[in-house]
Amino acid sequence: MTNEDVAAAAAPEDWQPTACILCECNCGIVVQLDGRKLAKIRGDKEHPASQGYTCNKALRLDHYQNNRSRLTSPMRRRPDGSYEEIDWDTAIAEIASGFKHIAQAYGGDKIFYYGGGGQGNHLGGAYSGAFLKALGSHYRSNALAQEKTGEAWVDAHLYGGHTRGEFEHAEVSVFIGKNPWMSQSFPRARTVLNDIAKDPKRSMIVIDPVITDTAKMADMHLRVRPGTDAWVLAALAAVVAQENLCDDAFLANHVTGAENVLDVLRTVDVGDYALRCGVDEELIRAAARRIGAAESVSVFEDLGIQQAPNSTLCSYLNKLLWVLTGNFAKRGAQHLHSSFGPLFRHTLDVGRTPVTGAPIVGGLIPSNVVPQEMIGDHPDRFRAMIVESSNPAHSLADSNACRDAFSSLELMVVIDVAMTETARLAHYVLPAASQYEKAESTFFNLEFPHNTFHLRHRLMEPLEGTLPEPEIWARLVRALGVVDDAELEPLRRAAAESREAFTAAFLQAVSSSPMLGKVLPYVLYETLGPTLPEGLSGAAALWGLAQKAAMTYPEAVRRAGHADGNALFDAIVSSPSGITFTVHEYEDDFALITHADRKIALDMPEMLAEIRALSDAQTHFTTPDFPIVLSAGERRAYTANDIFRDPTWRKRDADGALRVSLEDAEKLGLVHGGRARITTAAGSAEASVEISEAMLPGHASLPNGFGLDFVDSDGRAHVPGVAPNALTSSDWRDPYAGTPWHKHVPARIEPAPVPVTV
Ligand SMILES: Nc1nc2c(c(=O)[nH]1)N[C@H]1C(S)=C(S)[C@@H](COP(=O)(O)OP(=O)(O)OC[C@H]3O[C@@H](n4cnc5c(=O)[nH]c(N)nc54)[C@H](O)[C@@H]3O)O[C@H]1N2
Ligand SMILES: Nc1nc2c(c(=O)[nH]1)N[C@H]1C(S)=C(S)[C@@H](COP(=O)(O)OP(=O)(O)OC[C@H]3O[C@@H](n4cnc5c(=O)[nH]c(N)nc54)[C@H](O)[C@@H]3O)O[C@H]1N2
Ligand code: SF4
Ligand SMILES: [Mo]
Repeated sequence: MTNEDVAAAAAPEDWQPTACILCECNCGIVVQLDGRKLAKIRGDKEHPASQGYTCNKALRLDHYQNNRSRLTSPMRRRPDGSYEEIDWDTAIAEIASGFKHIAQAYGGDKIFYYGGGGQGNHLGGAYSGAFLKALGSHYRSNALAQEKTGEAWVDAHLYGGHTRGEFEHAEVSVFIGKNPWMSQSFPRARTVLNDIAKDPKRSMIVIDPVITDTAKMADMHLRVRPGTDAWVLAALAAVVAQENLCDDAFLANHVTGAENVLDVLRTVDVGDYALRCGVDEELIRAAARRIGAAESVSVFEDLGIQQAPNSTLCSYLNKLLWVLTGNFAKRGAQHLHSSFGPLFRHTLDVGRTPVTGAPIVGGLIPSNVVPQEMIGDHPDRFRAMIVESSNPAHSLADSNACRDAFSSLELMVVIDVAMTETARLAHYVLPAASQYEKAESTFFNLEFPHNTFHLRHRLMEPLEGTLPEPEIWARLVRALGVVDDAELEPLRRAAAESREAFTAAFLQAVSSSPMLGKVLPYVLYETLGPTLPEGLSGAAALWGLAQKAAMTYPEAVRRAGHADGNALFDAIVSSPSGITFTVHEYEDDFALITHADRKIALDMPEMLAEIRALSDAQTHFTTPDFPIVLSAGERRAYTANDIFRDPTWRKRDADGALRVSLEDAEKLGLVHGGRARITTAAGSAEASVEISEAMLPGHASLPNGFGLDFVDSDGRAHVPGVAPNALTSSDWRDPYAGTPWHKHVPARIEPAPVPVTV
């Protein structure tokens, strides 16, 4: 029998629905357990977005659930740096009083919060706000400030929300610094890519220096020189402007400020820009014409531009392409989707960080300035930090600087399932239940016209010694002693009565008590939580978000079959494979623009100045000392951020080879399967070598998610591959959003001796 047959023969009740937690798609899966082991895994056909689809990685999830790095007790650091197990009551009491002390001594705003969720888990982070607000802490950040803040700043100006392409129906799909065959990021990615490739009427345009698996499928591959996307994108937009490929009616009816933009684009010398970015001028013109002529165009920009020079400008230029050609608010084009729990605040209000004065876009501190906001003697520096579900000592630029900065904090607490590189710098480490041991969900709900939300039920009880984050945060709030439990009694009674009674009691309580208004998720967890089905108390906070979604998108929520916020919440709680929460009509896109006139405001003076400045701007950042551009952190078939610590989850590329071009290998004397030393301004590391025809001369690439340590069952320590941020510098970043240039690190590569194993 094949695996499929075994799956089909099993009783349906043996298969429990949940989701894959390895990328933002969160494909629905069904799992058969063998004890606490995820014994069999396949796609969940009932899941409204993924419809049974998974990629190769989901089948390996047991390596996350059952791995030797799992924490099973709260840990406290001893003065000598070692850790001792302590009980939960002691941990909660000491941590709460520690943060109270920091807030009293320096002010609550000196407590910094990093993380709040990874690729599969945002529910814990939704509760963190109660504890933080009660302390007066408001500075926060997470991985989005390593990638999406430049784009978010541009989005805030243009239309005030996040856009997504509808690739499933697009006539032309454009991928800019994005390799969806490997990195996925939209529903059923490989199926959709195959469909596009097979259909002669549809086209795929890829802008990437590497011949990726996606680029191999493309009709046009614009093989840009690393770091020069601003020129290729400006040239594409210029061809649209100069050859009159714009949608004039769309611009007249739905866009303001287009004339200023077109004036600037008309001055661009397309031939000159083509030379600077290394892409043939005729190919650029052909791609622009294909975009201009298509019924519908969808565009996905990702890390290849978001983590490279001119990243914010590239985000703006990408959006010009589809706005000028009117690819918005129609089938197969770009959309402003609904959000269940917004990942960003799309506001023009950019704050400044307390020490370095760096821009705070979307409420998130740029990851690259985090260490500098902690060290030195600035009176406003961060004194304490809480990290939840993130490994910043490994995932932020310049791991050494991060380690030094985190070590200087007066109090650091990490909430994680594993003893990570970051946890090992903390004063206290709190062990979380895994994502298959508690209710979980994400707010990666980014689709249009049908948008989905999935509350996953737990597959098993929490591992002994661990707690789900909603319970951890509730205990911490309780220990602060800021809420009088008597105030919660009326809410508890109402919750036991009916949703309607609860709604009324909730509104009454939060309007009469400012403290309850501050700690809303806590209030919901303590009052509504206990009335939810077994194992789902952590879903209580979703009640508030369901009410908000129903108020923000009343028609779309009703079209999806939910009469009001309470009905939506009940549907979420009782649908273990997920639900569709909004069904939009294409016209709705215009209503989702936040500007009063419901028009796209295209004129961004700062960005137009940047486009003008391109004719004299720097295209190369390499030096004679560091002549190669290293992309540090490529997504491959067997990478999944820092989610798996057990290296045996990988079926190939076990030590994350450095990919180099044939030309560079020959020039540098590197051999396939041999070793190389990579040196950058920040550090040095050794990797095994893969000589690859996919790489351009002068460009090398290392995967992400490597360099995590792991002790196997024989007690042997392994650190496979290179920790990419041993090689990156934190001052290497975008001037507007502070996003890192991980994909563009000048490096020197030399042959290294193969280590002798004993
Ligand atoms: N397998 C796997 N999938 C994942 C993840 C994972 O860890 N593993 N992580 C998830 C996460 S968190 C994210 S954010 C996404 C990221 O998804 P992607 O952005 O697709 O991932 P990357 O491989 O980091 O970078 C994309 C491409 O940028 C190209 N690139 C490098 N330099 C340049 C340049 O100068 N210009 C251009 N145009 N391209 C360049 C690289 O060749 C690469 O093909 O993936 C998600 N999916
Ligand atoms: N050089 C370089 N650096 C990069 C990138 C790159 O391309 N190059 N990519 C960047 C990008 S796009 C991203 S998204 C970041 C990702 O980097 P991080 O923000 O550090 O996120 P993850 O790698 O997803 O780490 C997730 C952590 O959550 C823990 N975890 C898993 N499940 C649970 C749970 O249920 N509860 C709790 N509390 N913890 C849990 C895991 O053990 C792990 O430590 O890396 C960034 N860093
Ligand atoms: S596409 Fe993402 S969520 Fe889906 S199975 Fe693959 S890694 Fe998991
Ligand atoms: Mo990411």
